[in-house]
Amino acid sequence: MPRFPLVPTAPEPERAVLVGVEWREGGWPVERSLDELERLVDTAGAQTVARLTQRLDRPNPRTFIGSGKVEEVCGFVRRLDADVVVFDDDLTPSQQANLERAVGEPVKIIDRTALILDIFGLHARTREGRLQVQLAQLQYLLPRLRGMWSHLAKEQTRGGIGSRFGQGESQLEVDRRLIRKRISTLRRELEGIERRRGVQSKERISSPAYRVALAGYTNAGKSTLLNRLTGADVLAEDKLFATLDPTTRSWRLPGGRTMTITDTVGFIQKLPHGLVDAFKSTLSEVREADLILNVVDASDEDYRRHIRAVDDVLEEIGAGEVPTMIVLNKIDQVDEVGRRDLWRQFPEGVQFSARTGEGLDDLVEHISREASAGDRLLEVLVPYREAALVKMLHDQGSVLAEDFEDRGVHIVAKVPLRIARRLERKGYLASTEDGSAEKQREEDDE
Ligand SMILES: Nc1nc2c(ncn2[C@@H]2O[C@H](COP(=O)(O)OP(=O)(O)OP(=O)(O)O)[C@@H](O)[C@H]2O)c(=O)[nH]1
Ligand SMILES: [Mg+2]
Repeated sequence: MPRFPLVPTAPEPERAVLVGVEWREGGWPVERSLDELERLVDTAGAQTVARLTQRLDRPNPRTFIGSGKVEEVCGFVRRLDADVVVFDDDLTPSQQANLERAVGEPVKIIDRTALILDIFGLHARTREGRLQVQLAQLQYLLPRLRGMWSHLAKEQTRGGIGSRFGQGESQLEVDRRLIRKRISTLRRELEGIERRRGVQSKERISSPAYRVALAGYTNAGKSTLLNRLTGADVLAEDKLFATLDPTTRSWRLPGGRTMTITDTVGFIQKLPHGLVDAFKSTLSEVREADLILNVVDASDEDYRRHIRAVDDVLEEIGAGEVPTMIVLNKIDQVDEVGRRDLWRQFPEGVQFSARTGEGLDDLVEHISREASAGDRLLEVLVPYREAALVKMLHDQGSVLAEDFEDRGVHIVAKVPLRIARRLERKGYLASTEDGSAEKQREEDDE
């Protein structure tokens, strides 16, 4: 297994020098991005001892930053006795190799992606989570294998006795081949897990509850909200990427309607594409939801950037079309002026605190309204043998009247469209007094 840096097994935390670039176009202000990188470093168990920045139009192809800046980094590393240099942007494998050479052994050079992969490795709990992280780590490692065994490769090309057996494949190639093999094994295992889940979700379709997914920037308070709403006990802490594995809970709203709510991995700016790819089955919880709550830490001065970053990731995972509601958390940390400002910017955005419970009723009300927005008013006569269907009407709709007659249960209810369609397919629709069932049917057919 590859050893990823920064695993906090050493008694002394590793000492990290951070390097950020202020791009002349776009992106976050470098200091804000480095603040976040510093939190990531801290989460990985290391300690930041210096931060360096440079303004650039584009990265230097050889060393990412300019040669003068590389010198400066070397100086800081020596003076501060640093163990690792962390770049806030992705390095190509050759930039990383060149920088490693310039700074010299045994100082490690890593980038934001490696750091995030490392944290994911520390926090993955379930088998699926661990496999997904391993897959992303190996894919990251594959093009960076170079150097490790290059001395052996060189000896082989020199030829002579002792270097001829096992020829045709250097140790490097052996390693690459093994890693590729492991990658395809991991993919197969993950596909297996996904297939099994697919079967489960097909079974679930017989009782299609409305699905809410909590998405949002890491540390926004998603897990705290899930715990607060459903009494779950998901780990919630002041750390980045505390949650990796999705948790789904069934949730009964005050009106009686039951839905499911899923807490899942948080997002971040510059989220590694490899991770997004490896986590696609976890993220399907978000993609397949009926409603996404974009949970925002409204007390963070960067919350607008967070919202944008989350939108970008939602697009990337194919969830761009799912109805999304911005919900503003940690309002207990926002003063009156700040709250008014939030109202102005997000007249539709609910303000609440998952910690104190303030504004939570309002949040539930908003979700409930959204969930019943497509409801149909129906009158049905369901045979007694369809007890499960009657239960579903109670769980997922609002039953307005119910009579037990000879031929079955006569119900007037507001139900989600997909359940209305199902009742119709089964031929259980009775006409409502105002004829709305007929009208609805015509509308649906259009
Ligand atoms: N003041 C305040 N703190 C909150 C509130 N909600 C959550 N927190 C704190 O914010 C931190 C992060 O909360 P989590 O629920 O773990 O956040 P998350 O979005 O699940 O984060 P990840 O799983 O790491 O992506 C914890 O220390 C929570 O106690 C809130 O309404 N007010
Ligand atoms: Mg969480």
